[in-house]
Amino acid sequence: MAEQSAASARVSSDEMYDVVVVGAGFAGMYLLHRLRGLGLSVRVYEQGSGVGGTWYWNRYPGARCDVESMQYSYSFDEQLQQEWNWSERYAPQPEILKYANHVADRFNLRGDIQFDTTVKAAAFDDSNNLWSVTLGGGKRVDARTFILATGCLSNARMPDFKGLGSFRGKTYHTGHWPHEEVDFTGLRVGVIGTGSSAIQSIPLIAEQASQLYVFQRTPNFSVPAHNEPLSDEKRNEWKANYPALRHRARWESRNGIVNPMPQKGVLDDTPEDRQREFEKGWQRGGIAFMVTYNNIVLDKASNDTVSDFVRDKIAGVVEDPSIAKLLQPNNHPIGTKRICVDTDYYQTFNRNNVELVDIRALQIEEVTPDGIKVNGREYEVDAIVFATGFDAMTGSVAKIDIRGHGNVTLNQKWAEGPKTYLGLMTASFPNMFIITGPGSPSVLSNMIVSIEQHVDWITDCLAYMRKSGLDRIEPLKDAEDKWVAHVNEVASGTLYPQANSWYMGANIPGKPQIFMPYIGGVGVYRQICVDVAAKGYEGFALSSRQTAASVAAE
Ligand code: FAD
Ligand code: N01
Repeated sequence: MAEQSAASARVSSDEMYDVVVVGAGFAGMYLLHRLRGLGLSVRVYEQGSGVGGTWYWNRYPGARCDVESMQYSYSFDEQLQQEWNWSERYAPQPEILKYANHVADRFNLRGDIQFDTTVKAAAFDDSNNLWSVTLGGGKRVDARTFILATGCLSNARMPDFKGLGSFRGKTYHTGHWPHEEVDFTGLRVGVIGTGSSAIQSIPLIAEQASQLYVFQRTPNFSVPAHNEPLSDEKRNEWKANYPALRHRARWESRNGIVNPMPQKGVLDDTPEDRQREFEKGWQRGGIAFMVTYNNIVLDKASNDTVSDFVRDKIAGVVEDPSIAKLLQPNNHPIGTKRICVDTDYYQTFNRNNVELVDIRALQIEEVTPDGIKVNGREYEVDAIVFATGFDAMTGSVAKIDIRGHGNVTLNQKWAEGPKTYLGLMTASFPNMFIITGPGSPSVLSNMIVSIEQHVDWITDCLAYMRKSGLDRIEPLKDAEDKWVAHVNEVASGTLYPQANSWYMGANIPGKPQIFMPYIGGVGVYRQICVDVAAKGYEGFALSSRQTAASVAAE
């Protein structure tokens, strides 16, 4: 039905759409579905050859979600959530990609998605109130509304090591993994990085490789996943209670995940009770460990006790005390970098074929034709896996030449860090929305919860504008400034800014260091967005083209 109305609403030229969306991950797919429901003509451009975004690109061994699958899934369609059966507590990447494809088929999305197409530029034309969007190859299309569903972790970052081009073996990036199977059997492999992607892939690569070198600059805290097959009983229990559980995730949780909500701070308990609670959290596993108490990322003394607990766990698993010491994080409070979730990560360092190479003090000097050189020693390898992360939150947006009022580029506007109102829009770029943009809970949350919230808010906003005869929306500078100040203020009340994390942009040389996501909690944030809309889109300037033209003429 929705597809028919979209088709009939499409203007005769293929070059003109009501909405152009960039990206066909979970955000772009759901946007397409909702916007079609409004009867709008929508074109989604995706540089990959298929849907799924993150789950299309990150195919490395061991890739899986760390928000439990019963929660890391769309909630917008009751039938969809009842009919889909996740097989494990944390579904592996192939299953999540299958789910994305299932959604694309079920809602007939592919017809309005153009794959293998990169959006290169977009410029707002004030005179006709349109975005002119330039695609790879030079073709241009026009759109009334331009929406960036480009993803927060979609711009894989490859360090610029001296000699990289001379390497004779194969190189891989976890965030850009080949589609065909990669077999490391019998090979000598180097993995650079020890973030979430490395921590998931290292145990599996170690099982295949004849020798694995792990090049670690900064150790990370990791909690066991305790992944397991999902029982029918557990699955059915979730399905039976979905309405209430989804409601809790959206409104009552801080991070869009239904978890225990402890009322106590760490130091409210005696050391013995605390130890028992930590142990319970550890046995529960996954990121829920971080909500054993309510102040772990707020109070340094409390955080220290949790960090010590995990450091002790590492020491308890890793047989060689000198390796254990290297693996124990000590330069950031636990949780201030995204907590990692693993299966047998620390155990892997007890294997004879695995060597940890500490590159904190002695950086990688160069990549040679035969391997990786650190402090004069060459580690000979047949393959290098770059698990070196992403230019997060702003990286994919920055790659597009986006121009708003006065031909000012978004990169110019964001030169000192991203500025948005609610993480949804940025002043001087009318009719351009961002899904899970900086200044919204985004990467600090179950992303599907945040994606659905943004898509629903934008859809409602566009419906309201249509109904009211309005065709231009942009944030007021004052509202944006206040929101940016609020985002910073909330972050500064936590321990997060103490870590050199990608949340801060610290992993990219030269990137301004600003805490990018909004840490006020998804429920609080959702209420703010609801209130803004209820007050006639407070903080936004809404107008019709005629009004805008007359204002411009004054
Ligand atoms: P993406 O999935 O990143 O999709 C964006 C799409 O935009 C991409 O396909 C990209 O190719 C396309 N694109 C970008 N720029 C352009 C352009 N210029 N032209 C055309 N196309 C473009 N989040 C969680 O909440 N829970 C998890 O367990 C979890 N696990 C993760 C595991 C990994 C390995 C990674 C990397 C991330 C994980 N995330 C997780 C975060 C994850 O990115 C989000 O959950 C979610 O998938 C993001 O969806 P999206 O549609 O916003 O962005
Ligand atoms: O990337 P990262 P990631 N020389 O940036 C190192 C999500 N995710 O792909 O910390 C040497 O965390 C870098 O070292 P340092 C999740 O949100 C989720 O692993 O900068 N080393 C670090 O160790 C996650 O947070 C899952 O000192 C270099 C590593 O590379 C986000 O994606 C799984 C280097 C990069 O770690 C990103 O995770 C995977 C250099 N020049 C991803 N440059 C789940 O489990 C970088 N490094 C759901």
